[in-house]
This record gives sequence, structure tokens and C-alpha cells, in this order.
Amino acid sequence: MISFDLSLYLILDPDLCSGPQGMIDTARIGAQNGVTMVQLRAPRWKKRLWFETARLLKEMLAPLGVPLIINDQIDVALAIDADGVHVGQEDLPPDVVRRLLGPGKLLGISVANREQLDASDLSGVDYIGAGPIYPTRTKLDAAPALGVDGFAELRRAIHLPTVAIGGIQANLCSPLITAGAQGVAVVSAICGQPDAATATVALRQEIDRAAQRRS
Ligand code: TZP
Repeated sequence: MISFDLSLYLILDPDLCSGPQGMIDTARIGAQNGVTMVQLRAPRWKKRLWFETARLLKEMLAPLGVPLIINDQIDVALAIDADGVHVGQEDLPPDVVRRLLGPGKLLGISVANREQLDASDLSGVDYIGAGPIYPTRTKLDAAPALGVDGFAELRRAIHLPTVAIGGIQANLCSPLITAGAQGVAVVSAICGQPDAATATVALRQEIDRAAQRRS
């Protein structure tokens, strides 16, 4: 398995980034300013656009040492030799994804609450994305927000590295790191920001300060 750092996980959104080129530009700025993982997520895209954009992202991110994770599209991940796949509760089950991916790639799953956690086969899973923590306008069908206390309780039941997601801005990172998150996953805190570099640095500083206080 490849090593990975969940501390600042950027999820690219085609609308907020104004299309594929905007996503590539945002990913580059993020990776140059402290993003440690990038996920391509585009629920409404056709496969060819997935493939072309994923290929360009991989080409750009690999020299920067930032893994590229593909949301849900396992064939695209295999086709471009991505670093891993992330699946939600309505996608293929994680054991099936692991079988298709083989052992050398990262596999993450989304979990919104204790019921979903308990129902998930985690045997081939590398990390959990837990949330939404706060209300979010980015994912309209997201489950109810957990809040920090709900996240802390869920985190105690998870025995894998965990990234908190949903409605997270720089000033909201600290309690999540304190509650045991390895990092935060963000969309709108970076995508579509007027200055993505400054936004990324602000997140990076908050995460690092909170992680230092914890250790
Ligand atoms: N899964 C749970 S919440 C969410 C996803 C993909 C969206 C998070 O977006 P934002 O803009 O960081 O709230």
C-alpha cells in the first residue's frame, strides 16, 4: 500500500472550479500550498471527460508527490493508474472495489453515521471520510450534519485513519483534529475561492497548529 497523508484533502468540484481546466489549476495551486491528497469528483460527467481530466491531473500531481484519488469511477482510476478510489454508500461495495483495484492502491469510503459504519465491510479499506460535519451547500443530498460532538463519538468507533468532511472552513478545523481526525477534506473552502493559494495556506496553518497542540 502507498503511504498517504490525509491532513489536507482537496475534493475538486466542476461547478465551483468552472470546469476541467479550473479543476486542474485549483489542484495545482492546492498542491503547491499544502494540499496532501486530491480527489476528482464529478457525479454528472460522462466517461470521456472523466478520463481526459483524470489523466491531466495525474500528470500534474505525480511530480508534486500528491496522490490522485478518483471518486467512484474504478475503470477511470485503473485506466490512468490513479493512486486510489473513493466510494460512497451507494457505490460498489468496498470489498468489490478492492478486488477490482488490486492491493497496491488506496481505497477510501464515506461514512455519515454509526449505522453506516457498522454496516460497512472495512477489510480492504485504507481510510474513512466521515461527515458531513457541518451543513454544506456543495452536496445537496448529504446526510444530516454530525457536529463536532457527533464526529468525536463516531471517530472513537473507527479504527482507520479518518478525514472529516462537510462545511469545513479554516476556522473550523481545529476541534476536528483535536477529536481525532487525521485531516480535513474540503471542496468550497478552496474551489471557487478568489485566491485559492491564500485559502489553502490558511487551512494548512490551522491544521498544523491543531496537530501540534494534539501531539
Ligand atoms: N461528502 C460529504 S459532504 C461533501 C461531500 C462530497 C461536500 C463537502 O463540500 P464542502 O464545500 O467542503 O462543504
